[in-house]
Amino acid sequence: MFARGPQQLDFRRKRLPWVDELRYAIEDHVRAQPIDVAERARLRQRLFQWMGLGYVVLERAIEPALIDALLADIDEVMANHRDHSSLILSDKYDHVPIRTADPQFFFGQRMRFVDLHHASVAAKRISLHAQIVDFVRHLFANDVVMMQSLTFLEGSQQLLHQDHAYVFSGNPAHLCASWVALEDIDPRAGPLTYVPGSHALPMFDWGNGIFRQSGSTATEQQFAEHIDRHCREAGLERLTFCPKKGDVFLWHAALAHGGSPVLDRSLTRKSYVTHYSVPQTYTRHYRDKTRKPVVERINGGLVYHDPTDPKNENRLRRAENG
Ligand SMILES: O=C(O)CCC(=O)C(=O)O
Repeated sequence: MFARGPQQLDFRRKRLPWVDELRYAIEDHVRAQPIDVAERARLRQRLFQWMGLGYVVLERAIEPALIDALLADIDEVMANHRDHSSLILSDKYDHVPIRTADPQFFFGQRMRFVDLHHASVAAKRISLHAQIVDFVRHLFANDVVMMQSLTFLEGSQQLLHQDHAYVFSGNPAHLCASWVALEDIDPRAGPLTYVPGSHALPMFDWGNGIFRQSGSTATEQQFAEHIDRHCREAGLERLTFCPKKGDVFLWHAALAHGGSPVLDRSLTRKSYVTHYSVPQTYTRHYRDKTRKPVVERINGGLVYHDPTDPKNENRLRRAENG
C-alpha cells in the first residue's frame, strides 16, 4: 500500500501499469495542445493509430491545385530535360542529372526523380504541407526537417523494406515518411503495400548492424525475407493503399512497406514521397555535410537547399503564391 496524498485526484503516474503509461503519455500530450475539440479528437485517434499500427492516412489533405502545379513541373522537366539538373534513379540510371538521360528510358525502368523539390516549389510545398508538418511535429514533439524526396511516375515494385536501413537521419528512431497520391491510384498500377503493426519487428542485421552501408554483407532480398517471415510469425497482414488524388499516407521509420506488382503496364502511378527528421540530428544536407545549409521554412517545417546545385533551387515557381 502507499500513502494517499490529500489532493490526489488522479492515478499516480509513476505507479501505472506499463500499458497505461503509454496511453497517458498520449492523453497528456493531446490535452496540452491549444486546439479545439474536433482537432483534439482527431489528433488522439491518429497518435493511437500511429503507436499501434505505425501509419496514418490524411484523406484529401493536399489541394488539387498544388498537385497540378507539381504535375506541370514534372511535365516541364521531362519535356525540356536537357535544361534540367534534377537527379533521376531507375533500373537504367543511378542518380544522374536528367539532362544526361535518354527519354526513351523515362518509362518502363521504374524511374523516380530524387529530390525534385529542390527545383519545384510545388514539391516543397507538398512535402511541408501544413497538415503533414503539424502531425510530424506532434510525433517528434520537435521541429520538422524534410530530408529527401522521391517522385514516382509508375509503380516502384520495390521489395518489402523499412526505411531506417536506407535513410540516415542521425537518429533512426526520428524518421518518418509521407506518400502523396498525385492521381487516383488504380489497384493494377502497383500500389504501395504495407504491413500494419510491423514497425516493432525484430530488426534485420545487414552483417554490420541495422543500416545498409559499406561493409554490409546481406542482400535486399534477405532483408525482405526477414521482414516477411517475422510478419507471418506475428500474424501481421499485408495491405495495399489505393488512394484518391491528394490523400497522404504517413509511415513510421520501421513500418514494412514496398511497391506491389504492376499488373497493367499502361497505367501510371504518380506519387510523391518525402522523408522527415528533426534538425537536432539531421543538421546538414546529405549531399554535402561539410557545408552549413541555407535553410528555408514552409509552414514551420524546414528544408535545406541543395549545397551542390544552388542554381537549381526553386527554379520552377508555379506554386510560389499558392
Ligand atoms: O511507392 C512505392 O512503391 C514505394 C516507396 C518506398 O518504398 C519508399 O519510398 O521508401
